[in-house]
Amino acid sequence: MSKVIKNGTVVTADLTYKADVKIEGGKIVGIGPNLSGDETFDATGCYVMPGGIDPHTHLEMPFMGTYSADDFESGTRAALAGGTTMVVDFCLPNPGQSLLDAIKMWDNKSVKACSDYTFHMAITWWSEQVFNEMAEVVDRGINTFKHFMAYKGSLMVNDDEMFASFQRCSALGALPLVHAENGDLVAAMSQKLLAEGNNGPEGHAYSRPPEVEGEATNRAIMIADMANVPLYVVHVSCEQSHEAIRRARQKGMRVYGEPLIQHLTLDESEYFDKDWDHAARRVMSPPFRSKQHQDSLWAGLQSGSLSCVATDHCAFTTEQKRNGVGDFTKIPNGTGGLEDRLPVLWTKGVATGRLTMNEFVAVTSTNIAKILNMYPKKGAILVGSDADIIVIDPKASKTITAKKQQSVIDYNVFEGFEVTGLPRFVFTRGELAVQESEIKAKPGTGEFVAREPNGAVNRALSTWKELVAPRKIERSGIPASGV
Ligand code: DUC
Ligand code: ZN
Ligand code: ZN
Ligand code: ZN
Repeated sequence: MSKVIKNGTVVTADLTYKADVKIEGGKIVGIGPNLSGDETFDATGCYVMPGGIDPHTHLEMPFMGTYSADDFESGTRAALAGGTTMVVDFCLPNPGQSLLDAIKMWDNKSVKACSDYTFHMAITWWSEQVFNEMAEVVDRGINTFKHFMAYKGSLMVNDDEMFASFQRCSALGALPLVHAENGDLVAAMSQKLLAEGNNGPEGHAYSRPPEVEGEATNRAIMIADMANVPLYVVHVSCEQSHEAIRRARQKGMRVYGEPLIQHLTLDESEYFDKDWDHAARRVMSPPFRSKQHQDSLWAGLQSGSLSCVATDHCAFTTEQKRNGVGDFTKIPNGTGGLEDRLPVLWTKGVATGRLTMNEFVAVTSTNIAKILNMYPKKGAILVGSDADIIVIDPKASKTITAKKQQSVIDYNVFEGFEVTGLPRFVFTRGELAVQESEIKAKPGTGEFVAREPNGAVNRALSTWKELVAPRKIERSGIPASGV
């Protein structure tokens, strides 16, 4: 059975042109004028684009004494409803747990996925066992390793551990990721705020100013340089962190920055002069920032110094958030966004003229597929690519409301946003997953996407050549010690 998407305008990361797109056996088999097939889907007035890829989600993740509320079923349903046809979730071993056991846990959780998915592996502790298992993780098709520089006392890794892991990544052709916040400073600031009686959700924002993020981003970049490995910085929320990335890229380093749709469109006023629940629902790390930081992130997407837009979807119910009444450090960190990332970015980016449609495709799909080494299977409208395709109607509109969302939580941080550019059709590997707002995808149809190591992008960034092969200096006349 073949399908043809007819009369639309194909929009990729580099081209915009009129063409029909033919799908068969889960793949794109033809692109051109006047194609025919067994089933036809009308894309008149619409844009035909690669499905969104969210490079950063936390589905059913054990975290801060609870589990994130959306699992692989509700999470991928939400993704598809908003035009995201693939998610990249973090496999998170407990400190001390085998990485391979953690993969088993994530394999079990993900059997009910409605869309394709892949994993990053988090390095939450360090040992010879972890060093050895990293090779097996890469053999399992996971070539990205995440490091938490914050969450002191639980997930945080120290600089020596991070350096060792980055070097291992370099040897394996893997890409390290960092959550860049200085965990020691965050812990110290949190204790001070609590001691002064500042225990409300706004304390969360005060405890993690842009400086802690800028410091950690700079540090991670320098450590990656010493380890001869590229670096991916997740949830870049501020100018200090963006500036470090810009500077590194200007020097020729492969450093990728990922802002979130939340940081691009919501600001720190959400924490102040609002009721406790409103503020706590928006507690995430890093916190929302001021408008100047938002402008910096938009500029980064425009100029290419920031590479992609994610959600860090890590949703908690109001009840879960209330665990932190009286102590903001106990509010589970995280917000949702899987269903909203594309429409909100379209509305605030493309419809305002800040981003071109091609840039939109690049930062929501193609750049991510390239950086994570799954292009052109994913992230492309090319013959032979997976038929993960969205047909976006620029005239369709809605008001975002929790009442109609797929996520299981009881609120939405974008509540009341008027958005345009909604999917008319969403296809995952050629199957119709969404038609208008009706979701047809079934749990269990999503597949794991294995990713190869990528030696080519992991070489020779560093000027610290002698660190890799130190020169031994032969000297005569060495003075006797202690004389
Ligand atoms: N930040 C969050 O807000 N939630 C999950 C993990 C993270 O780093
Ligand atoms: Zn993080
Ligand atoms: Zn409110
Ligand atoms: Zn995250």
